[in-house]
Amino acid sequence: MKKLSIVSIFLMAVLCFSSCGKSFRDGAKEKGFNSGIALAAGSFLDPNVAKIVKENSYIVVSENSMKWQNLRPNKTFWNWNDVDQLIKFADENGMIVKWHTLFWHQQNSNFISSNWTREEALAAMDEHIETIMTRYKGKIKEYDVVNEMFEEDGSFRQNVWYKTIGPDYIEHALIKAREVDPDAKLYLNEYNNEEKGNRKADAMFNFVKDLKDRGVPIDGVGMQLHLDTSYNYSEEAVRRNIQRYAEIGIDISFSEVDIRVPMDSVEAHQALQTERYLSLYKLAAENSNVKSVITWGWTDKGSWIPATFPGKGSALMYDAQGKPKPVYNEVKKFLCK
Ligand code: 9MR
Repeated sequence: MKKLSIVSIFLMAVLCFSSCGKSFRDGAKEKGFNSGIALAAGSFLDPNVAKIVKENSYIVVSENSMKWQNLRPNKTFWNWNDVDQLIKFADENGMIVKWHTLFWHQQNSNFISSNWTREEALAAMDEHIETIMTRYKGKIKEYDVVNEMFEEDGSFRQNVWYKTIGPDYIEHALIKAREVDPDAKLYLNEYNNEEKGNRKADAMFNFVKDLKDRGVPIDGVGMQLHLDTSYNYSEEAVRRNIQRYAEIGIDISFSEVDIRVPMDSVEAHQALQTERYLSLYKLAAENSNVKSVITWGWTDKGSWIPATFPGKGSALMYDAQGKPKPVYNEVKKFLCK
């Protein structure tokens, strides 16, 4: 009997220390932001995945189903099914849905043409915005209106919209989006734009400030944060960037977080990876204009990293078997405090 009670006290102590009685997503919510996950089409129909998503997310986004190539393989066929299912799943589980993305230079449909006149391209933009945002008015709460519009040197990326319309394609899209769904939060999303002092980050800030000054509707900036432990990271530079956006009334989403490590030395990079994950969740907790932290996937199994960065991986907080890694527990411990 005595032995049993010692064992049960020990077990209770372990449970108390390993779990604070709150879910990851509730811990984040109490710290003032939504945590979330980007999901592959239909992945949440698997009950094991659904359980993990419910534990971790108050915001979800589709990894690929909202992009032209998948949504609109030709001009007249719209493949709404994946998005509708995601919205249904989110509604049933108290999550909001973010749209990624209305305009981008990748994963476009074949019928988009660099030979369009400015008027033709503007009409195509308007049709895309009107069709999607009318259908999902009140259902999709946030949009990445344009994704990855800058080059590393801070110049505009010469994507098809830039080439056919000119640099004002971005404000045209923002104005149209606000007109169609005035309640949706409108974001511009980028990578390598998180540190103040970086050329792309500074160009983006100046651009967004100019939009605000001229009254162009914009609510937020997405910082993708696909980090790599082999590169420098300055928490202070990220903090200063977030704060300058707060000063001009712009929200921030950490929109596609993952932190890759070299696969031949995963253990050696674990402490640094944990430190950086913690840094991001702490920055989100500290700064009230950071509204969400979304990881780009949830397990290492589905991650885009190994195919794009050979030799790199282990970038997410769940392993390839769908088990939380020590880094997950560290972040959860922080969110539980
Ligand atoms: O994770 C996405 C991957 O499955 C696609 O093949 C890829 C196509 O380029 O897009 C990936 O998602 C990207 C996101 O839409 C924008 N930021 C970078 C992401 C990783 O490439």
